[in-house]
Amino acid sequence: MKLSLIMPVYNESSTIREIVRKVMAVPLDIQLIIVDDASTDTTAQILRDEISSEFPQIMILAHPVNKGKAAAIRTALPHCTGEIITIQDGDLETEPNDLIHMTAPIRKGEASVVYGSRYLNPQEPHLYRSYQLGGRILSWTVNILYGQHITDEPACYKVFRAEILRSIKLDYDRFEFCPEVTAKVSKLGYKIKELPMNYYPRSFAEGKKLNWKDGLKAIWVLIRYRFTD
Ligand SMILES: Nc1nc2c(ncn2[C@@H]2O[C@H](COP(=O)(O)OP(=O)(O)OP(=O)(O)O)[C@@H](O)[C@H]2O)c(=O)[nH]1
Ligand SMILES: [Mg+2]
Repeated sequence: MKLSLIMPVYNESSTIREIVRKVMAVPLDIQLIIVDDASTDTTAQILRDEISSEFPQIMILAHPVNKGKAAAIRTALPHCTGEIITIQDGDLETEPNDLIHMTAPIRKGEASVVYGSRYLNPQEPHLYRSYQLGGRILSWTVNILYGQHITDEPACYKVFRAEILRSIKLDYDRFEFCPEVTAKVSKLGYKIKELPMNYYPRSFAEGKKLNWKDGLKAIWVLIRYRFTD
């Protein structure tokens, strides 16, 4: 089974080369689609001048203006040809080799939606306590509102059987992707399977963009879709 990876990137010039090389070294049948969201650093240049010649098989798409992570995912979705789709951030917070075990339940037909969990990893590798608490609150909210049993709702690795992600209409443009997709797969009746993942957190100085306002918004998105379509 082919795995399509959607990589939304915004100002990731310091990490893009390394993460792309790591992804392309994963021993799976991989299609990588990178969406540059009008980066203001040299990301676009690196993609055009270096990555496209080193890896001509990678599809590189670009937004003329910044639209957000979820908008970038929507741009890439029609181009995905794999039976499995996941989102791969353009930073180095995740370990792409984790996708081998994270896609296994889908390849074996045992699950349709698999999320990574940093809490099922015994090292619990978190940088900011506030993020840890925020992640817990989001997971509880999902479990209470949607009857799931998850520990790490905002985890970066979310793996889907392709037709499920394609069947979902995504309304939001930015970091609301995670709560929106969690709400909608839950409402479709899918049980989310969680597996441990590695995590190497970066700081805001290193380019982290998600903040506490995104956490509050995520809770609102979860509540909203519980009671409306
Ligand atoms: N396309 C697009 N991607 C973005 C934007 N902002 C951030 N990203 C990308 O989204 C990914 C996650 O951003 P981070 O700042 O690392 O956020 P995080 O705290 O790791 O949060 P998640 O990984 O989303 O749980 C990275 O690949 C970013 O480059 C944006 O405005 N547009
Ligand atoms: Mg990240």
